[in-house]
Amino acid sequence: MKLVVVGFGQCGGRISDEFARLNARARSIRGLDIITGAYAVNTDIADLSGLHTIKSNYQHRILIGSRKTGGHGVGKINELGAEIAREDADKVVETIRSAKRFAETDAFLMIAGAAGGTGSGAISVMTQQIKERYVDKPIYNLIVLPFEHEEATEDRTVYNVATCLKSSYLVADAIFLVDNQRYAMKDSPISSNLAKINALIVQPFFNLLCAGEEKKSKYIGAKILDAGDIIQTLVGWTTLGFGRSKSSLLKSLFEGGRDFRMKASETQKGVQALDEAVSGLSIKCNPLDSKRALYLVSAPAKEINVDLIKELGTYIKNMAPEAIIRSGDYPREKGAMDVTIVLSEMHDVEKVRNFFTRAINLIAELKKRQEGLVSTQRGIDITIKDIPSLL
Ligand SMILES: Nc1nc2c(ncn2[C@@H]2O[C@H](COP(=O)(O)OP(=O)(O)OP(=O)(O)O)[C@@H](O)[C@H]2O)c(=O)[nH]1
Ligand SMILES: [Mg+2]
Repeated sequence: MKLVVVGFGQCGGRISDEFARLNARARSIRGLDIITGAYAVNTDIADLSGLHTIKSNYQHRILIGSRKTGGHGVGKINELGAEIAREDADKVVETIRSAKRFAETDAFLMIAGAAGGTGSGAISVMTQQIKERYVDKPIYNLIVLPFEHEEATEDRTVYNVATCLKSSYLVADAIFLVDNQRYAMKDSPISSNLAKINALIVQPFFNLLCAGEEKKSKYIGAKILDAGDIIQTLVGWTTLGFGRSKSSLLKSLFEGGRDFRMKASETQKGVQALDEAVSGLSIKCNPLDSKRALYLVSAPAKEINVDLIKELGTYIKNMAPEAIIRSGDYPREKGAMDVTIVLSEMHDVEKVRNFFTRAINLIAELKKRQEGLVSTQRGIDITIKDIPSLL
């Protein structure tokens, strides 16, 4: 599957940059292309300059709203981010369309941090604009939720997240939810290292996108997972995860023979990788709430067997009994067994619901405060008329 990836704001731009690196990796180690174009769109010149892999010309690092912001961002005001995106939408759409390999694209992936201003405001507006022009290509959003400490210090954070999520949900075909806090907890030394978090966010996409693009017959699985399967799986609120177990251990244990113990051990490794993928999903959720799921096993060809695929299928069926499950195998990896999992069409995600509830309370609170302000103003206005003026 081939994507056009567009990142908005600092967070979106950096993750888009990570996708550009992912494509470079797919090219160099597999001879495949999985990204037909990687772009960063921002109101902030400095953020655009800080990227590494996205081409540094103005057709790939797109500055918007410079008249309004002077190239310095929108300072967390996501309404302003949305307004600027509406005004400069044509510039972005035209730039993407004129890309050389645009015609090969299967879908769009738009990325932003929900708590900021530029990305949070622009992502839904741009999704809507692109959707109107390309009715036949799905448009996905990948939205990054803030660390807990960001929610505690700023009311604006909750408001931005809620408005961004709602607006994206109205227009995107599916939304990958990525909770920064989950990555901070996964491995504490990386908690402050956004670059490492970004690499982890993008990791599950590698095999997922490569599997259907594979051209060499020895790397084509018994059951190919292609763009069609992925598109059929992605609807509404979505999460994804990746797990790996090293298989070098297997080889050394059973050197020379492929006896029954090795086969059992392969199944066990697969389950272990799937366990890791599920516990590391990009947002905390209840798999029971998902209506669609997908898993992909990637390992050396001789380690993929029918029992393994069946065992993993049963595991996911028990976990998400209401889901339509799609699957595939990809005989590519060396020395490892990888499992990628996607859960989609989730009808409830606690964290998202909480953001909506808190934003509603916050708006009510602000309204009260404003009314209070209005009535005191009225109060002064009433008494002021009795004071003599010097003018
Ligand atoms: N995972 C990840 N999160 C990031 C990154 N950069 C920023 N964030 C998160 O994104 C949110 C802030 O959004 P930004 O992208 O910085 O804001 P922006 O869209 O540039 O908007 P303005 O700066 O207000 O114009 C916060 O919740 C950050 O924790 C990043 O590189 N990776
Ligand atoms: Mg910024």
